[in-house]
Amino acid sequence: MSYTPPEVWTWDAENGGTWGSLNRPIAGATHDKELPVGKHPYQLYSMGTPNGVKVTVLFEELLAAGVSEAEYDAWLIRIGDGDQFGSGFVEANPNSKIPALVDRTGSEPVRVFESVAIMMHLAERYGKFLGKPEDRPELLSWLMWQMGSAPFLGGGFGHFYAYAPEPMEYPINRYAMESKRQLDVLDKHLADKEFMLGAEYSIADMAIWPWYGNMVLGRAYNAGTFLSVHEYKNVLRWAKALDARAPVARGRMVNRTSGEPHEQLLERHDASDFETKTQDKIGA
Ligand SMILES: N[C@@H](CCC(=O)N[C@@H](CS)C(=O)NCC(=O)O)C(=O)O
Repeated sequence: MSYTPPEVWTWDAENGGTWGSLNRPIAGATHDKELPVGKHPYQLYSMGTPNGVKVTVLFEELLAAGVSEAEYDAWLIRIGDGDQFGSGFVEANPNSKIPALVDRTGSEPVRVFESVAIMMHLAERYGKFLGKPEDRPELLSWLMWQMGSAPFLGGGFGHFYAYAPEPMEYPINRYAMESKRQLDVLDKHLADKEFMLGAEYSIADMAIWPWYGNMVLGRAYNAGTFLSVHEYKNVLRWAKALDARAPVARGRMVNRTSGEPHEQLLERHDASDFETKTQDKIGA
C-alpha cells in the first residue's frame, strides 16, 4: 500500500474506519439542539468512555466521601450519533468532545471542559482527593502526564489497532511501542507505591485508571494479549484495587452504552438510579 500526499490536503472523502463518517476538519455546531437541564447543581454531558468515566468516578467518590453538594445529573451524549456537534453542547464545549460540565452552583451557569479541568474544578472546590499540600507538584505532573499521554493510547494505538479500515504495520508498531513504554512508566512508578501519590488516593489515580487500568484489566480494544499487559504487575495490582472500589464501579456504569446491560446506566439523575434504571431493568 502506498500513498503520495497531494500538495494541499482537501476534505473530499470520508477517511473510512469506525469514526470515518463523524470526523470533520472544521469546528462548530452542525445542528440546533439545546441541552437538557436537570435538578442538581452539576449538569454533566458525557458518555462512558475513559475520558467520561474519569469525571463520573470523581462525582461518585465525592458523594461517597459525604460531599452531598456534589449531586449531579449525567446526560448521555452519543458521540457515534454526532450529539457533540449540537449547538447546546458546542456552547458547553467548543471542542465538541465529551465530557462537558455546566456548573450551576452560582448565579450564572459556568462551563468547564477537558476532563481533568473538570476534575480539578470539583476536587479543589471540596478540598478532596488532592493529596497533601506538598504533593501538589507531583499531582499536577501526573494529571498533565495523563492528558498528554492517553491520546497515544486511545487516538494512536486504539485507533490503528481497533478502528482503522485495515491493519497497518507502521502505526500499530509505533503506538504499541509507545503504549507499552507508558505502561512501564506507570509500572516502575507504582513498584513501591500504593497509589500515584504514595499512600493517598487522589484524582491522579481516577484520571489514569480509566485508560491504563482498564487496559491492563483487558477491557480496552481487546488488546490485552497483544500488548502482554500481564507484564505490568504493579499497574495490575493498582488497577484491581481501584476496580474493587464501589464508587469506581458506579462511575464506570454512568453513561455507558456497551457491555453487560446491568453495567449500563445510560443517564444518572439520582443515587437510586444504580439500583433501578440500569439497562437490564429498563432496556428495551
Ligand atoms: N482531552 C479531552 C479528550 C476528550 C475526548 O477525546 N473525548 C472523546 C471521547 S473519549 C470524544 O468526545 N470524541 C468525539 C469526537 O471526537 O467527535 C478530555 O480529556 O476531555
